[in-house]
Amino acid sequence: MRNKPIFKIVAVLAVLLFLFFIVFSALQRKPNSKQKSSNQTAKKRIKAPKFSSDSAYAYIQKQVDFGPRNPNSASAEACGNWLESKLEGFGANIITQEDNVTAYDGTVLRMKNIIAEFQPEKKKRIMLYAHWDTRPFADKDTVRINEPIDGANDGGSGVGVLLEISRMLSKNPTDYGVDIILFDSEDYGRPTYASGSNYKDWCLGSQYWANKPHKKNYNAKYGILLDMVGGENAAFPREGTSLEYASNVVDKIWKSANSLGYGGLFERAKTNPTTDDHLFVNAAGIPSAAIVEFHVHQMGGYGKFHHTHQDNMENISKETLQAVGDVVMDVIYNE
Ligand code: AHN
Ligand code: ZN
Repeated sequence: MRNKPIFKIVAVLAVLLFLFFIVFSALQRKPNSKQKSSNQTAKKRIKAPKFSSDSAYAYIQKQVDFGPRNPNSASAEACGNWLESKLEGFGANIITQEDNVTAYDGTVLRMKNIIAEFQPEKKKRIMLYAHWDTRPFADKDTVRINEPIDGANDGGSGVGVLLEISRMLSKNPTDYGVDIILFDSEDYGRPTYASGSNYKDWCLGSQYWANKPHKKNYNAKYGILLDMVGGENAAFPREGTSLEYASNVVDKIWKSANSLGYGGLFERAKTNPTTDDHLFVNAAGIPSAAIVEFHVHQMGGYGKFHHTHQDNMENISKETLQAVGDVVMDVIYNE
């Protein structure tokens, strides 16, 4: 009987001690988990390997030295073979799609899409693409309008940047597998002076790929199109088709550009939706954003060089190439 109150006190103390222990350990855990989650939100971005604009420039020069790469030309065939062997030399697995496609005017074009897979064993993938063909005429020029253009920027620049990225991928693996796709026959669209233009006149190589990807059930988390990414005094506003299909991809790229100090070049302004290879890749289900030179306050929008003979090496800027290269590298190495 006299032991009972003491027993009660001991029991209460034991319960209190137990509760105190639980609260104490919970308090101890809390700061830890808080620390972890704040680390996750402010995850430190890794520094991508150094992109060389000198190297990208040399790859553009090399393409231009073949001569205009308009479909069915001997220089296109030679350049296509060089691109293939170059990418193979970087250790990529190469797949080509070669077929005939018919242009707006009935011309049959011998088309070759070149696909370079880096780390093909990885399931999670990113797709980077550009067109490698050049326009068969200079319909926006005042002279030699029926002659093919150099296409240093329109054709050469996207490929030049992607070759330099490929050189980096050969030495520094990314977490995601990367597919570099060089589309053919993008730029055989109806001349501006002719009537009856149709968006399907353009991008014959990417339309072919969209109907028949290089692999069954191919998928990628997202894609980035590089078109006219080497011009002097370029501007890269947020492109309308990209915003329609893949605003999160646009955000990712433009955020990276801002943090790298390229917010002046990668403008916040928006363009109307435009037709380019990414339209067909988006329609095929891979959310894609285009980095493409466009001047929102200029007639026509594309640079003054566009589809003229001024689209030559003189208009190529290493500064622009460096900015685009740095941004795309930052994006893919942080995925
Ligand atoms: C149109 O002119 C409709 N699309 C242009 C896409 C393009 C041509 N990109 C490079 N060259
Ligand atoms: Zn073009």
